[in-house]
Amino acid sequence: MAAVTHRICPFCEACCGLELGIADGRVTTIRGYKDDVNSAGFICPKGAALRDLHEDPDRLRAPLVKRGGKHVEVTWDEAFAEVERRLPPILEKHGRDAAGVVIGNPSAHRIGLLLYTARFARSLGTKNLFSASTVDQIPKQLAAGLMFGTWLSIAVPDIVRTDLLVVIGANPVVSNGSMWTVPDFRGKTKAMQARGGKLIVIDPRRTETAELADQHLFIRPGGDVFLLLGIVHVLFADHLVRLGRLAPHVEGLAALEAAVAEFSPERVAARSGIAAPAIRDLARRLATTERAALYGRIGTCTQEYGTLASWLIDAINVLTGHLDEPGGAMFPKAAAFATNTAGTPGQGRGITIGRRASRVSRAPEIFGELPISCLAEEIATPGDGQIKALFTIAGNPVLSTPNGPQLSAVLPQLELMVSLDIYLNETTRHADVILPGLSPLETPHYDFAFPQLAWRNTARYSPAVLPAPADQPEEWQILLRLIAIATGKGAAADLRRLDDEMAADEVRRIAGPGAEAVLGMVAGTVGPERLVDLALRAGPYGDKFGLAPGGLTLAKLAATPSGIDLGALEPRIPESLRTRSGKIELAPPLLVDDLPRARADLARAVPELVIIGRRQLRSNNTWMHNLPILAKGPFRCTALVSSIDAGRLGLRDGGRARIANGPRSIEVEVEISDDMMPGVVSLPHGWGHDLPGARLGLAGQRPGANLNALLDETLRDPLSGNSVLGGVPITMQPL
Ligand SMILES: Nc1nc2c(c(=O)[nH]1)N[C@H]1C(S)=C(S)[C@@H](COP(=O)(O)OP(=O)(O)OC[C@H]3O[C@@H](n4cnc5c(=O)[nH]c(N)nc54)[C@H](O)[C@@H]3O)O[C@H]1N2
Ligand SMILES: Nc1nc2c(c(=O)[nH]1)N[C@H]1C(S)=C(S)[C@@H](COP(=O)(O)OP(=O)(O)OC[C@H]3O[C@@H](n4cnc5c(=O)[nH]c(N)nc54)[C@H](O)[C@@H]3O)O[C@H]1N2
Ligand code: SF4
Ligand SMILES: [Mo]
Repeated sequence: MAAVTHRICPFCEACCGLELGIADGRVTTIRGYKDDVNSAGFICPKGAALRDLHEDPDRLRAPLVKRGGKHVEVTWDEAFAEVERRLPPILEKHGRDAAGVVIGNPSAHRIGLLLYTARFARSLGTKNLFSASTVDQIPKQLAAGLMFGTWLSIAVPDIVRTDLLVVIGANPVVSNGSMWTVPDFRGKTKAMQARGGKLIVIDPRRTETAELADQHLFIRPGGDVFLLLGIVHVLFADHLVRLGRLAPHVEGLAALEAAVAEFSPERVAARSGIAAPAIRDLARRLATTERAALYGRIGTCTQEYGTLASWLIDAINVLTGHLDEPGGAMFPKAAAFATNTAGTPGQGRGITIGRRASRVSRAPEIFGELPISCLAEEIATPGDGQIKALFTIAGNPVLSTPNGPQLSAVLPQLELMVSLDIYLNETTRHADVILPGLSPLETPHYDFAFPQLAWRNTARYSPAVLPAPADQPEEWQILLRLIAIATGKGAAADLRRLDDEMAADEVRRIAGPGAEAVLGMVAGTVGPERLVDLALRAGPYGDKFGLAPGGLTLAKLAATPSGIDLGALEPRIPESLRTRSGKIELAPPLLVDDLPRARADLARAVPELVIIGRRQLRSNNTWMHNLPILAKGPFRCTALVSSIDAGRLGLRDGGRARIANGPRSIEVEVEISDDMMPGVVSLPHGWGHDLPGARLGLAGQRPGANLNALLDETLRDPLSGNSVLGGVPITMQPL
């Protein structure tokens, strides 16, 4: 008989609750869990691929060590011994900065990695930390941090109550939302439309989300900052600004008005690709609709003006009276780990950036990291602080970062490379040691970040669904062992004791004299679960270790597989603010001072042809092309080209073409589509599985082309260090 059990899906930010049938230790069925308080039964094709991942013969179940150029299976003790033999001498000889750490996207979806990777990085004591954040959302985090005071004070559309949702540079029908946990975006949009609400999409491609929309506007890639400046200009010029309840909490209104004075719709229209009357109309609709929200994502982040665009999106929500209002853009209140529920309500220390700079390009530090596009040069350039030992943790930067081939070429120069990864793929093929974590079905889960970004306040916990193989450690245990090695305690250290000590240190820092009593109350748990219990109990809905009886604890969550509903989003300003001023900073000097760069750019000639990226329902960044349920069907790594461009360039539907960007070029399959804005080509990222040495049987059969082999690693948003991944000029010719 099949048993029924539940797990939060670990693949994307929607964090859907899944219902799994289990028989004889195998998953027999996967469907959406209809009682789940976050997702109410929604599931996408990737969720159903959890079984394929679990059963994928290419998924590593034992550590690999490279011997004589070949990866061979070894025991866990042998693998850690290899690291212990090779890492300490490197750190001793070259200093702590000789170690580098790359943290990839799945880290955000694995509680063990989330809670222990930062501890591991601290134990190394290196400033060479890199993550996918700098090819992703860091501009949005920087803008929000400057305006609201923490790195995760992100306002999300209150979609269940809004009457107008404007989506710019995001495709949530496919991505299922990002920096916005919103399972079943389509269903929620249809419900909004049924009550008379409207969806407007602004995107260089008529996307799946645009198909659903009441209005779609093509925008020139990279033109967002100009459109948004035009909108802010109109709001001031036409006296449409209404701060409402937020008025006493806003700083910098006059500075913002002065800063946008010169950006009239007429001046910005050509550069944004949107005509002045349409810009005015958008501004007016946002200002005059009672409940409206403007939401931007990848398209607005991965460009030269990512931080400015992210800032202006939130500024528009403030100026139109929609920030922190029901039906507008609101701040979730998560049950655990949120910095905007910690400390003194309404005031804080704000955020700090640029505390140091990268060694070679002098790119400023951001959120404790350096831009991942600097990784290759930090490995290849000799001198003090050169990276000699690299740890990649659930990341595949050879495919996921611009100029990946260059990175791939310099990885062999490392004296040691260790990968925490479950595949031998394009990046980990360079590793000396690969340490594979368990399948998600074998690990418990609590989402650290996404409840802080969710459409509704909920708390959920998933225990492991299947037993782990007897000798395979969990990822937090792997990281603990690496911490023991990095701190000189040695691979043979007592991990239980190390974990106890680390937890105790942290509790003492927060709870002071009450620490021992608090630790006693969580004595039954270890590892990530102890840290989750601590965070839940100390959090805004927690039992405060007995002071608030009936409040949340891990035990309470564990007893409720559907999760606990904590209610609709509620206004949180000023309580959620953590800026130094205790106000919303509408015109942070760092951002205002960057506007001249945009002004100078108004005159720049529009390139004939540019390339942008695309996400697809049956694909997830670089690593899910090996799963049968997702890989079947038509070949998806096609370059979408408008018929106007195809005609001009002599391209044929289904034919092959060469795309070039200076010296870099790739070969692609062409798909002619009038969903594309003329002058813009769209190619998905995450492909290019034809590199030797990887063990991805299925993905290798239809490798696709690597968009990042075309992109330039030196192009960054100077404020956030985020890579420019779209709007890049290219040439294209038939083959
Ligand atoms: N051109 C272009 N490039 C982009 C983007 C784009 O839009 N355009 N998007 C960017 C964005 S938003 C992101 S987030 C990045 C993502 O890029 P990365 O951060 O590199 O993440 P993935 O490509 O998802 O690679 C995930 C890696 O984690 C491994 N993995 C999977 N599950 C586990 C696990 O449970 N444990 C461990 N230890 N490893 C695991 C996989 O085998 C793989 O090696 O790509 C970025 N790159
Ligand atoms: N199925 C699936 N889901 C995913 C992922 C996946 O790979 N597959 N990846 C996950 C990850 S890591 C992330 S970060 C999220 C991202 O979530 P989204 O941001 O929703 O992702 P995209 O689908 O890349 O949407 C970006 C949109 O921006 C448009 N665009 C490109 N350049 C510009 C521009 O200059 N201006 C404007 N206005 N638009 C532009 C593109 O055409 C595209 O439609 O998705 C997550 N969910
Ligand atoms: S939308 Fe799909 S991949 Fe994302 S959490 Fe839900 S089921 Fe998983
Ligand atoms: Mo991402």
